[in-house]
Amino acid sequence: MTTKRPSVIITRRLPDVIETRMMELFDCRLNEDDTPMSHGGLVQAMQESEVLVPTVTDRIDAAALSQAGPNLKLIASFGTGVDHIDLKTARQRGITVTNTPGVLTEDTADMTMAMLLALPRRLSEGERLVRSGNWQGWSPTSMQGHRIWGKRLGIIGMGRIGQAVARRAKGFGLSVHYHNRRKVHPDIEAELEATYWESLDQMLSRMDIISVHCPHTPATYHLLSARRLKLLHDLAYIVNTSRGEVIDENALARGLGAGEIAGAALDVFEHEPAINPKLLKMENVILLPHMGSATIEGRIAMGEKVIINIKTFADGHTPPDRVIETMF
Ligand code: 8YV
Repeated sequence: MTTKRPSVIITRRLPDVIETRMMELFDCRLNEDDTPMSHGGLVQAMQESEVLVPTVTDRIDAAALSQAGPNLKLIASFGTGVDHIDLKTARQRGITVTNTPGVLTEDTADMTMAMLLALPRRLSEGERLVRSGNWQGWSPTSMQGHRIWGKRLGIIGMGRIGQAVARRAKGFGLSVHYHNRRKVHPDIEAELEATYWESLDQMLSRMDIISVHCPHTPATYHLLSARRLKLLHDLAYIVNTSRGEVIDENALARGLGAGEIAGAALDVFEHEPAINPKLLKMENVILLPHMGSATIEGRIAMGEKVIINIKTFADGHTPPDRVIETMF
């Protein structure tokens, strides 16, 4: 980049303080009405900027990248997941990619725990009942859920967020199990009293609650496939705050409908913002609008990271949150 005040296009509205600071530092174009950009709009933005600041709602695929202008040198994504960006093509075109890891770990873990508690205890159902006006008052047998204390939690993906969930889960009396590409450091395993399962299949068949925390990559697409979902016992629950694509959503809906899975709490979906219509009708399913990291503090911290990444890059240094394909 030739200039220390690079031209930056931000695809969505960001917190006010972040946009204000970015306007001070960079030659910025904002998206006042916050409408997600079309593919064509994205391509145009990539032709007219040196830095693009996209979010998870922007599909930066090979087709878009191949039409990027010669000045586009940095994609400073607002978010941790980078499955919306074709990293290989970006590298081939000499475009650096950064993300915002770390600052949304605790918020996402809190949301995961909230969902993990709400699902077996039927919180959403209870709330719907009260609001419907049909609640007839307390009864010994109504709204019975399942106890959380003493159950087995199987975490898929023991990175930052998986570990933060494990830390919380311990306090709720859950025993922690995990499947990961590799075992975590023995000190962390000891702290979390976590049991490692090299075989995901073996872990699945023995857990009461499964929580998904791995990124979406070609290797994790439909990791919870129809075959694997069948390994769960019929009192097992699934929580997903990672990416919808990790679960075969159709197979999940089928399993839930057939009573082969007790329930699911989903904050992410395979075809966001579209939701599988079968899931919409189910009582034993909690559906949230991808809000796992949505705190004011978290969003500002993400924006700060984006600013630091752009500033460092514009100053001629490697940005702290540079993403490379081999990380995934
Ligand atoms: C973000 C997320 O809010 O960071 C991620 O990977 O899934 C979300 O929590 C979103 O990606 C912002 O672009």
